[in-house]
Amino acid sequence: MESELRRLVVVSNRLPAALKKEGGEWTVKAGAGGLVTALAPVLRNRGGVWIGWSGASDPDLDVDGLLADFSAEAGYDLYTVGLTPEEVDGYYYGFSNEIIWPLFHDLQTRCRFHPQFWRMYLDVNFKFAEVVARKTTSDDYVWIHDYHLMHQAFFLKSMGVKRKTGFFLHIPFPPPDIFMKLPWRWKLIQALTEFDLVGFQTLQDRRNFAECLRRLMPEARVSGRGGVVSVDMGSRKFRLGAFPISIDFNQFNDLAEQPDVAREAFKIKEALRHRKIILGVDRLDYTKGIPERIRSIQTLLRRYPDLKGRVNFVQIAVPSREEVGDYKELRTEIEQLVGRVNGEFSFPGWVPVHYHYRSLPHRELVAYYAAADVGLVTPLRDGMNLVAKEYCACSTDGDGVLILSEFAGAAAQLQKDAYLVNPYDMEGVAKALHRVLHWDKGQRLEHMTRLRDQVRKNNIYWWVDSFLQAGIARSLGDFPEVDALRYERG
Ligand code: GDG
Repeated sequence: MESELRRLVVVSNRLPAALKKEGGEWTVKAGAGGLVTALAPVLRNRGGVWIGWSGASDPDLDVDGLLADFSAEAGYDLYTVGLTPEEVDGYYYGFSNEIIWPLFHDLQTRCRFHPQFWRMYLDVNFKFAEVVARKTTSDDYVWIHDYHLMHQAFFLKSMGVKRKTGFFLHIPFPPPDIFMKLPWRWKLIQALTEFDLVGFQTLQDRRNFAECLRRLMPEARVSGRGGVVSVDMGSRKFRLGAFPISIDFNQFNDLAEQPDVAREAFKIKEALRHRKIILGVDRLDYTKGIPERIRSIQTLLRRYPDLKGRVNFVQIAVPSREEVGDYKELRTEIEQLVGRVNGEFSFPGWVPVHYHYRSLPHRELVAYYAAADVGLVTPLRDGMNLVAKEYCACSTDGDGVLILSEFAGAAAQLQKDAYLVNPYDMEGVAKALHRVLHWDKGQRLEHMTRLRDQVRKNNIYWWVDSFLQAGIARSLGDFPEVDALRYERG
């Protein structure tokens, strides 16, 4: 066993704490989103380092001072990478979110392939790699996350810095006919081969990557079977694996069972007059299929008028990437659709669609999950989708139904007991809803119990362990337990 391994170092675009200006004052807020939800509990238990951008691009700001309290409370060290507004535009909004995000979600018509975005992406990746090189040692395991930072291993190596590196892609990896549209396809895939381990959400993503690799770098030889396979590049080898990300099941389950959260869930049901609750929860993003989902609700109410006055659709949409034009338009489209459906069906005492455009406090979100009769999770494409798993974890009485898009990574694990749908098929989704609303309690319990068992077993700690096992033949337990006092002392 390599006894010298010291720390787990997480590198991601955003730190788990975000700096925001409110009323002229900078404040520190815990970040939202899948990655933070997944990794925060892990580093909290084990200590370690998180490197990322703080979300602020004001050069005079004392970012480290502002983050010190957060770091002490979080139980791990935070290091920031400072970005200028131009860098944020080109690397984050441009390359990451107007090229890679739409392309990897099969939506290539939304891509803006500007060469200056690519150049800024490389510059910022170099900047990140410099911080990683400075703040880590060769005894650390450097775990890089997501599509913003695909060039980390490449730049570390070009600086002559030796690190054990793993990369995890949280979004899907597209098949060759889509990936080949990227003008910088060869350089990008080559950069990914520089990591020691490249992890994907599903076997299908891993296969897509291997297929693109074969086409672009014919010298690569992929061998092996099962979750993790080897790639021989001639001069060096690296590994590819599928590691479906998950959630801290117990944390969600236990919170949903707390009396005040259960009371909150009851209040939601009461406010909605104990009608059946269909719930959607997403960042407001065009990959999540929100307009298609609202149209499915419209189809449901048109096709099955007996449901009028008997169901409520609650959509929670968390503001996201509000500066990008596509996201602004999407918001307007959703608001118009909600208005249209409510205009068509409402009557005194009943409004079918309840739409919340804001981030709810964690406990309130859990109360909504617990209150919902149906979790309606219908992204057009999604790396995994943690909402599907969170909904199951919060259905503590087992009396809930998960309707899940076949294009969410989560479908690979949950397909046996979720009701799978094609989100583009609005009549199909309406039919699925109608069907599950008529399931008897026995059916609901049978499927939800199995879904909960699956998520309980393959939880976030299992995910971290399987990645670390593949990367460095270690499990989470091999990292030293954090000395909580060290952080209290400051
Ligand atoms: C990316 C990939 C992959 C949502 N509303 C509220 C809130 N949330 C939290 C949920 C959940 C997270 O945001 C969303 O995670 P998802 O997995 O659904 O989606 P992305 O943000 O797109 O995440 C995705 C993930 O990375 C992890 O690898 O699964 O495929 O796209 O945890 O709970 N949290 C709070 N209030 C809300 O109103 N507090």
